[in-house]
Amino acid sequence: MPAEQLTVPAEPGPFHSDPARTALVIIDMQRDFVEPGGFGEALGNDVSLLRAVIPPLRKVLTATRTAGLTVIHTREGHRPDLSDCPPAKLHRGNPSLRIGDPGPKGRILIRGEYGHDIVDELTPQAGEAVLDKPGKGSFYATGLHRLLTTAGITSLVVTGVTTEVCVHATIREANDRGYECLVLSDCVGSYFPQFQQAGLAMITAQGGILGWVAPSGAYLDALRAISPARPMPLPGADGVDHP
Ligand code: TIU
Repeated sequence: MPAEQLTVPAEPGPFHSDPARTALVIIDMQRDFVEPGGFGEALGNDVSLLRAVIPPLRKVLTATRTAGLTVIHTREGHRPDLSDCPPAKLHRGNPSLRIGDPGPKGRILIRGEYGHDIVDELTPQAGEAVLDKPGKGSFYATGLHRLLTTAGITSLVVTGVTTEVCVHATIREANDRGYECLVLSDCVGSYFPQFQQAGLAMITAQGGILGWVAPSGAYLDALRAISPARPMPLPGADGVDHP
């Protein structure tokens, strides 16, 4: 008989959750971060390192949909008039292209531009929320907490890019709001191998101070063992922003 609880062997110990109260969160898998000509490359990064995340994440997304769990996508970006981009973010560093500048995939990190959207391999489906966020964390200036609370979600399976920036910011925000986070180690990526390693280690240290970490294979095996979940529908999950 299929188990009703999701149990994933993880570090620092097994991760347990109710599938109907668990959401897969896919953070910022946008062309701007994982393809040449976007924000990530403008910051001086080798974006090819992040592309390794796409094949395992695609499998995770497909299996999560089949199992009936809630799926949420986020996108980092700004309004065309940059009114939601603080000067501290706009003027930071010495990028080859700044936020809002025209690039080969449209204006850098601007909502509605081709480069701002999610890669083809992970295109959101109807019924999945797509949250636009101006910051690194997925809770700051978004309706994510309200959305999750209304849907009864208490556990997050966290994936996306980059491990040490938007993934970490989101996990930290989630912890402070009482969510339990499982991070899939091969479905999060960094431009810096040493940050990938340290970023994952920081989550599980101190008895799991920020959450749990497991490879996607362990999560996929756990999904196969459960009956299809029947989550509450996301309020207004119509594939658009939920401010
Ligand atoms: N630069 C970098 O590592 N990340 C970001 O700017 N945003 C996200 O992580 N999504």
